[in-house]
Amino acid sequence: MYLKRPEQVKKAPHIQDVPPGQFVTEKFPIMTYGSTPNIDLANWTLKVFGSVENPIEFTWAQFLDLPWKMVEAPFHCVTQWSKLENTWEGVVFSDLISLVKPPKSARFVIVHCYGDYTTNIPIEALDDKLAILAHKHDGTVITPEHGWPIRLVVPERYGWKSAKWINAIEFVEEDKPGFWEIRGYHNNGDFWKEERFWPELS
Ligand SMILES: Nc1nc2c(c(=O)[nH]1)N[C@H]1C(S)=C(S)[C@@H](COP(=O)(O)O)O[C@H]1N2
Ligand SMILES: [Mo]
Repeated sequence: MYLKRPEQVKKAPHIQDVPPGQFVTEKFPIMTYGSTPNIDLANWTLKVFGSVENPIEFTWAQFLDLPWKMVEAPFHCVTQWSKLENTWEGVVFSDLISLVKPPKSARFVIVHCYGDYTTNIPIEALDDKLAILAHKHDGTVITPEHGWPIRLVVPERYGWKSAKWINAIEFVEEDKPGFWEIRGYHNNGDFWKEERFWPELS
């Protein structure tokens, strides 16, 4: 399938800095709760809804028509591995925000996936020109296990917020904890502050 070249590359700051309690790996392990969903591009859609002026539902062809960019950013999993060097290609979340126009009151995003995984993210962590809806990792199309065709990558949070196989993005005014956030993972997940688990568990 024809894919555009990225028109812009943006690098995360401090790529070589290792957050507290993490160790560096060259590998990219697979961390999935449950199994890899079977997805067919012919009926794939990405719905953007909730508190936005312009709700949209993209088909795969429409999604490929959006501005295509590249981001370089580390990936930090709460189970303590960090893969520092990664390139991600796809649609930068800030560009999606400009399209759908959430009001100022929409401060959180709930991401929905094939297979019912969800995660909640404050909009600041998505509107940083680094968070990306990625179709390629390190130059090749993402494998099914890593989230094909589209996964979210949120470079400013632990990896569980980087939802794989996403199919809907919901803008909300009130925060709503997602799959792991109701099962003991920290609601915010900032790795510089080691926000790994619920404060009462650590
Ligand atoms: N849909 C979905 N997304 C998910 C997960 C999952 O189980 N289901 N696991 C999360 C966790 S805990 C991590 S660390 C990253 C890992 O991504 P990877 O498997 O590509 O390394 O995906 C996140 N996204
Ligand atoms: Mo994880």
